[in-house]
Amino acid sequence: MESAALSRIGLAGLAVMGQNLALNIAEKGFPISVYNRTTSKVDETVARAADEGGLPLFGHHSPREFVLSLSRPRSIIILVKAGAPVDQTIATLSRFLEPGDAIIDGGNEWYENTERRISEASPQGLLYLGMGVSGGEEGARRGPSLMPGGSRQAFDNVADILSKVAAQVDDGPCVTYVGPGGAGNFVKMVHNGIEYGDMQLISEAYDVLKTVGGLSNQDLANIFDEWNRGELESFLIEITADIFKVKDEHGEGELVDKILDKTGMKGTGKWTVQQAAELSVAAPTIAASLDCRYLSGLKEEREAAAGVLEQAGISNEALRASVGAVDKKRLIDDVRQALYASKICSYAQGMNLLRAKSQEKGWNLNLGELARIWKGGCIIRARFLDRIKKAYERNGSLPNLIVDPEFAREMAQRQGAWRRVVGLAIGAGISTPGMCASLSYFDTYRRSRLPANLVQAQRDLFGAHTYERIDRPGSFHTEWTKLARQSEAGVGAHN
Ligand code: 2AM
Repeated sequence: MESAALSRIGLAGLAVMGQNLALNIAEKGFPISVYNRTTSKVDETVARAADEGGLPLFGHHSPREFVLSLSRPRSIIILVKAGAPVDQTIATLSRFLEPGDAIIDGGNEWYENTERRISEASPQGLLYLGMGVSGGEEGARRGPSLMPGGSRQAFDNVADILSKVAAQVDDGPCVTYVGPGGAGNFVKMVHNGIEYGDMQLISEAYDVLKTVGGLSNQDLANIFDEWNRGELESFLIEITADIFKVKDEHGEGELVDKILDKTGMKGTGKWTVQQAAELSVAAPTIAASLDCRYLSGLKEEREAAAGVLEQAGISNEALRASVGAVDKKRLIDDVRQALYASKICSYAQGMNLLRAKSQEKGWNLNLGELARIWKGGCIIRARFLDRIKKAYERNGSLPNLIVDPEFAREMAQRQGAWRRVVGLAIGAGISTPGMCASLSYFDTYRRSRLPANLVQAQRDLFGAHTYERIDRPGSFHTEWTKLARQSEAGVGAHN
């Protein structure tokens, strides 16, 4: 019997993301073979492809048949849990692979694991890509943002497929060859860190509007819908508006009010903050969003603390009352501006983290291009990413987004509103760690002189760490304590 035509690409790992990405690829006209350890998911995927009008998708229960069903050089996307499952899946498949074939890991993998696997694959002549995939289930099916890094050849082998499968925006498909090594995974990690920041900032805007402004869920839905038609237009703002509209099927009011205030996480936000610390890059907004998730997890402790501190005389009502009545319309407008300005600072941190890593690793990341591929498909997709792209196009060595002339002008226009919102929140006892972190980042970065002189003096006093001077070159050490005593004595002598 003649063998069937070979598939252009393979996909192993058929949880929801994998199924959806496979269907997306098939729908774009690329014959695809699929495989999963548990074979029922293979059959499920084949049935879905049939349901969707007979997409060119072919299921295999045996890893050997799966690999041999692919045209050479073979390209196989793996979408299984990050870590050991990826190694196990590679081991299962690579026995049947040949030199020039490529493995593409689409999971949220730690970038160093990808770099290890690149080295492990190379003696067998196998190519390797670590590809960030963002957009959730819907994105995988309709068009995700793809961040592939690793072997350039492996990318070139599937560039036509990835370009069709990715989300499409006005300036092209949301995919680019990110860079060598683990660059794709690293960029996806920072994307997720930025996503943490965005979600935190939105939750703070919600808290201020609800707690200080007294807005109802209906009001909030309307406001977020309105914001989504302006400069804040983005996936996260859009879904937030929808969330406020959903009624609770088990009781009165809206579902959002019934959700336990404890945030889950899977680790990419923590990695982002760890990397920021490793690289000595300030990422306070992203760190604040991570810290807030940790604090949210202490639900029982927080409830107990609320009781203890209420007993001690700190009351939410009194704090709220202390800021008096607010002009709702003004508050809403101020919060929108505070959110936007805070977001710029958060993205500035993420971008600078990417640049620092790029320099350390020699990845040659193109920050403008990364902003472009985030314009569609992914969770942080937003209108303003186009502005970020343009800022880096204007000046590739821009040290910080804040000092791009256009962003600088926007910050100047919004800083009044931003300071009012943060000030009001602090007065009312509403924590806004993300907005505060962004504002502090801004105020620290824009001040040419900081109180770091005093810290240097302290370090020199107790540890002889030396200091530099503003008016002459060199490194100096002073006998601070001795001189202080002498001058004390001197001061005393004049009395
Ligand atoms: P399964 O259906 O056989 O469990 C998400 O869990 C995806 O990762 C699923 O497709 C799952 O396959 C796969 N997966 C998890 N651990 C795996 C492993 N050790 N080897 C192969 N696939 C694995």
